[in-house]
Amino acid sequence: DHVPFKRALISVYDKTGLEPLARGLHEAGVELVSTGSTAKRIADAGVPVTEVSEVTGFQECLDGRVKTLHPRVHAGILADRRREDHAAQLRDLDVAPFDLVVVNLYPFVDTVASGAAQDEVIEQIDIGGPSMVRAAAKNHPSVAIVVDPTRYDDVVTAAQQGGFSLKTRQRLASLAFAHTAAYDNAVAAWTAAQFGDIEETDGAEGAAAPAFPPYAGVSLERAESLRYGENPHQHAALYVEAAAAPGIAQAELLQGKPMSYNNYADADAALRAAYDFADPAVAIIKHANPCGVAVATPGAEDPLADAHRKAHACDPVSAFGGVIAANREVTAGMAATVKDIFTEVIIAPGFSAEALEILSAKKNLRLLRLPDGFAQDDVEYKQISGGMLLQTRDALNAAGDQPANWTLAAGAAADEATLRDLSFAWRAVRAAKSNAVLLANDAATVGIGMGQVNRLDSCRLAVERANTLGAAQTGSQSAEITSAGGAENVSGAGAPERARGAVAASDAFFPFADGLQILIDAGVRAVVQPGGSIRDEEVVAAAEAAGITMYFTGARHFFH
Ligand code: 93A
Repeated sequence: DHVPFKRALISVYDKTGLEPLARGLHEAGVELVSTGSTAKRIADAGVPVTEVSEVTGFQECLDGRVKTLHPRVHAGILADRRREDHAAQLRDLDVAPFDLVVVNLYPFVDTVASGAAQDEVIEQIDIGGPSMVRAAAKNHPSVAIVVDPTRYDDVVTAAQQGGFSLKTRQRLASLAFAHTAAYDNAVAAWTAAQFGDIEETDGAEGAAAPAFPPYAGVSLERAESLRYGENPHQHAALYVEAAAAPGIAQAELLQGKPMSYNNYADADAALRAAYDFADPAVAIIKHANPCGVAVATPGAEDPLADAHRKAHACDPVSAFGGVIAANREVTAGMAATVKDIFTEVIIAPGFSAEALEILSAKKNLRLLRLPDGFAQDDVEYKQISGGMLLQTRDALNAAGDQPANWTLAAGAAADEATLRDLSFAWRAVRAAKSNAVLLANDAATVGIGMGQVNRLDSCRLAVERANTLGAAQTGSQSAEITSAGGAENVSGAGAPERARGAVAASDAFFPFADGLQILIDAGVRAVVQPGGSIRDEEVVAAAEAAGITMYFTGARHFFH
């Protein structure tokens, strides 16, 4: 079922590998037909080539907008070799068929990324290229389609050996369709961002719902297969979004085993938490929830090591096997501590040479370096059965996220140190899955109640975990770390009551006073929460009765 290559159509924007391809094909006896600058490059290399305009009898025109859009090209690609009537028509029309089509498209995504003007971007929407790719992919029983320069060596080999098998042509076709689909998605996403949503009425005032501006499509391309999904019986792959700012999907694995599905998910959650802070911060994540988040104490000698020490101390038991994110280059000091704690992944914008050296002792520990220009996506997607939900990213940029805009709802205004801790707690609480209630002290979490179906349980959990999991803190730092592996070390006995004197943040309002009362009874000194419950009065009264400080932010940060 091989179809030997007799005549090839080559039209490539990216000229990488073009010369050896053309030479290899020519030497294997393949006739080459090519567009303007591709033909010129081939001819300059001394390889015989026919200009496509010679085939069509029509000059390329409109500055290249019409080069290959011609029946002599498309009939040559689309004729089915298995059909005698197709062959007869080609003979009547004097059209020679193509057996191989090699195309790569105008660099639309790169042009958008370069910040080019609208007209310039539009010029880079390839029309003729995708038409040839799709035509050749459709006609894979007769034609081989190649869109990826890394496959040219295989193409030359195949030319020498009588062409590709049907199986290979089918697979190339499916790759080609995925390629043009991703390309068109990128075009759709860009045009939607430029021109808006069709639901918007031209010039209408006070439109009903705000349009969703940033993306109308995603252009995902498969990057790699993962060994398995969330569980070993699930298949999984990593796809990258070419048009998005670089993120974890583009991070570089400096050492360790390949990233797993869960590693990626947890690394993403960890980064989200660490990058919510401008100062040096570390977040430790397990199952997408934080077991510790901390910001370095101002003036700390090694800020990142300090932030890590404080984050780890929150819950040393759960940090075992965790994923750690830092928002600064990982230092030797932090590396020296982490080396002794079983950790799955560390993700950071960089690692000092000394830190890399220290961590190289842990062969299985994955070290991921963020790509330059790392940014969190503007849009979040969530798959639901039959569709997908899109939303703009939940960033900490609402007015209510700034303590200066908070309303004092109960008690005395907080002093500067308490306000700093409240601000930390408010930024950290959105890293925990809802319902989230988080206790903090000294810019570090000390107790996190996450993922509960009512706020009362989240309060209980935050207090309980603050007052039990801190046991290891009473010992030396190395004792803390040794205890990380042993759940049997968890015990309230002798543990410091870390809830007492801590501040608390709640990701959404308290619907009743009961949850707040749990925090009050545990000795929490100040609370920050959105406010806005119909029972705010009861909640405020409880805070007033206890003499604690409570702020309303007016903003909410659910996270599911
Ligand atoms: O402007 S186009 O959409 N019109 C066409 O008819 C056409 N045919 C091929 N762009 C077209 N191409 C693209 O030109 C190919 O996809 C390829 O990227 C590029 C190669 O042109 P050249 O050989 O002149 O560099």
